[in-house]
Amino acid sequence: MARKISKPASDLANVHDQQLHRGNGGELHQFAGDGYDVLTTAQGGPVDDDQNTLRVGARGPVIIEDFHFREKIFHFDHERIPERVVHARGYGAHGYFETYESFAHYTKADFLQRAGEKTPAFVRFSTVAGSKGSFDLARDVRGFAVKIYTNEGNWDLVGNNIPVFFIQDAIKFPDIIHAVKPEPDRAFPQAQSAHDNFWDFISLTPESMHMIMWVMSDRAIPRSFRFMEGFGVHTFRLVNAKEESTFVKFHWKPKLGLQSVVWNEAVKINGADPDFHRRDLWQAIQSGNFPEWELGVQLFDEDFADSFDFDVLDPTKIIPEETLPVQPIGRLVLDRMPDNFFAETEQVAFMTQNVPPGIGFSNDPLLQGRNFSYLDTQLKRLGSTNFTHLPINAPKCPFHHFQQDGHMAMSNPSGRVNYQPNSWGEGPRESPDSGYRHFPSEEAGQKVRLRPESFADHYSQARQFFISQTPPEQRHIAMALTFELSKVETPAIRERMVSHLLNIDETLANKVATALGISEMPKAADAAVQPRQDLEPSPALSIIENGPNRFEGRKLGMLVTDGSEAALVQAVASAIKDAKGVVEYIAPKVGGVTLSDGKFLAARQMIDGGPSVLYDSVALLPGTDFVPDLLKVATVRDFVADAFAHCKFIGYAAAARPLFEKAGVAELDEGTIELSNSETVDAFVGVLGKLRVWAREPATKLR
Ligand code: HDE
Repeated sequence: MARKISKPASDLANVHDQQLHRGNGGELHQFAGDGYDVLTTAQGGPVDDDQNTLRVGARGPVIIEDFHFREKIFHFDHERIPERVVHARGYGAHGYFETYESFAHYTKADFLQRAGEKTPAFVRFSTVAGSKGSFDLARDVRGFAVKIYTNEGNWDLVGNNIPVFFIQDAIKFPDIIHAVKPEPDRAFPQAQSAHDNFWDFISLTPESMHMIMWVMSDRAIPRSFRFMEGFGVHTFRLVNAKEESTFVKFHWKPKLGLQSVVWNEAVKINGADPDFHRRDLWQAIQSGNFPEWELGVQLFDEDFADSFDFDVLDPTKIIPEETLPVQPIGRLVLDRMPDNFFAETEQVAFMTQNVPPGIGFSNDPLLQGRNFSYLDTQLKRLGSTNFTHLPINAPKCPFHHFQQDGHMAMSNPSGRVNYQPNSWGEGPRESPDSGYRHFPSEEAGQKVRLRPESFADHYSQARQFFISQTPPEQRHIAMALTFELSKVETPAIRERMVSHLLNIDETLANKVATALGISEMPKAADAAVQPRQDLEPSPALSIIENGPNRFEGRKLGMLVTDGSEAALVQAVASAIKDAKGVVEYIAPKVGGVTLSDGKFLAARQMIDGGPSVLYDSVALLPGTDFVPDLLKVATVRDFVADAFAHCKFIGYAAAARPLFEKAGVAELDEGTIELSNSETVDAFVGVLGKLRVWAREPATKLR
């Protein structure tokens, strides 16, 4: 199927003109004879006129005989498929997984046997709660779903950017999701957890408390998909050729380090660029800066599992990296965007039960429930059991089975044999040697609906997460809880949440209670396990502790006008380029500016379209004569005020000083750096790897 032209908008008037005067030709209305493919119906019939329906006379009724019109509208009417019930908004990319060394000691998975072997992969990142058209910077968990097309079938590691989950049993999944989605009577709020239903459910579900610490932390507002970790969450199993089993937890670590935005920034980014994360991934891959993650494993045996403080089957718990180090075993590189979003990113079907020989499951009740759900949901969404025939879902290794027919069957075997055993000497046969064998773990017991007691400690790791955060991160958790609970209209729910916080950290509980104006502190929630364990902090849990220390892959927004000093503009631009960052120019007019040396500089954004929230750092380099004009503009004021309030490093030319005053920035600090020559430019770009001046933050907040 060839598709070549999309008509430039400026042609539309002429096309309209031609609709009225069809047959007169005209330069801009181009036909197949001009070198374009012939437009056809879906049946392949050539189309003569795609501008006018078939009618009785120019002003008469449209007639049903117009099969081209009917087919076109019929198809359009059916373009939408149901969005995913969770993780509806997502964005994907192709790439590959590269194995570092043979991992044969632990697994027989063939793609992990040979150093340097590359296996094709597809990844889809997502938010959980919002609809397909919601904004990217919701405060939410991010999906991190990876499909690796191994030579023994697809392996789907359907993970999140947070290593724990809200619930311990899959039977509660519909409840938590109903609670977070828009409330059913009013159909709002969209893509937010800040409402009564969510916090009502959470405050009645103590097992959620560890996850709540994570989703109220900066993890839930990542700066980019490229700068976040991924986790398989559950304990899985590896099985080697000797049928020996090792437990494993999977981690994805971004090569460019971790980074998040601040909440006030997130709110504004959602207005300025609702596609912020999509655009970021698109731009990075299209410009050849391929994002990369290492796949790490935490490996352990039954003895470790028995001696560990928590149950390794409980998906609300982590194993701290300090207790069990993460060993890298390969890397994932994303280097190609899909050709078609719908065909690939929308139709990709991830399923936790897709595992090659050598990778298996534990008895985590959440994982077991997921193994049912992911197959089931594809039928609803993709409409046919043949969703595996879609190229994005089909294995890339040879496959042979006797499943047949059904809606839209596209790969249909020929011949007589469609069953086995058969005596025709044809068709595939099972293979006891190379086929998938479920690990024969010993299982015994009564059929019961029972949560194990080993799942009962809901607060110790929640506290461990909190005390592992740096002071700014702890502040953000308190602010996030305050914000979310301030949107809860029922005071009893707010208080019930504070009663849980008291079991996590008293200072945190007090801060949130004070900020919410709760005058009488509730008593701590009843805890099933007392006392709480006093766990050591785990520095691996902090984003700031694990920041990039470099500006690579980040973006500087440079405010320029006519007359900006050319040497300075160029010095900053080349220093950022050397740091492997990107510069985007923001100017009064998107057409660009003329610098002090008379040279033209194209701009990417006009001031109203390029607020500072879109950048990791900003440089204010206006031409002196232009400053009085800039001082009049509200968005310039916001540009500077926000960059300062969001603790960004700000480089500025002397001429820009009045902009700070206008933005209400009374005192400049070590994060605002005057740029005058190459030394000051180097000093500025040299500190950008720190990303934020957190020391500034307390002064910019209500206490
Ligand atoms: Fe999912 N989840 N989930 N989930 N999940 C889906 O499958 C489900 C859970 C995750 O980009 C659905 O194809 C249940 C944990 C991601 O296409 C559905 C439970 C984790 C994606 C489903 C969970 C995830 C999904 C909806 C509780 C992290 C997006 C559409 C037992 C480890 C995949 C679909 C993509 C999607 C069910 C909990 C990650 C309904 C029942 C825990 C990344 O099958």
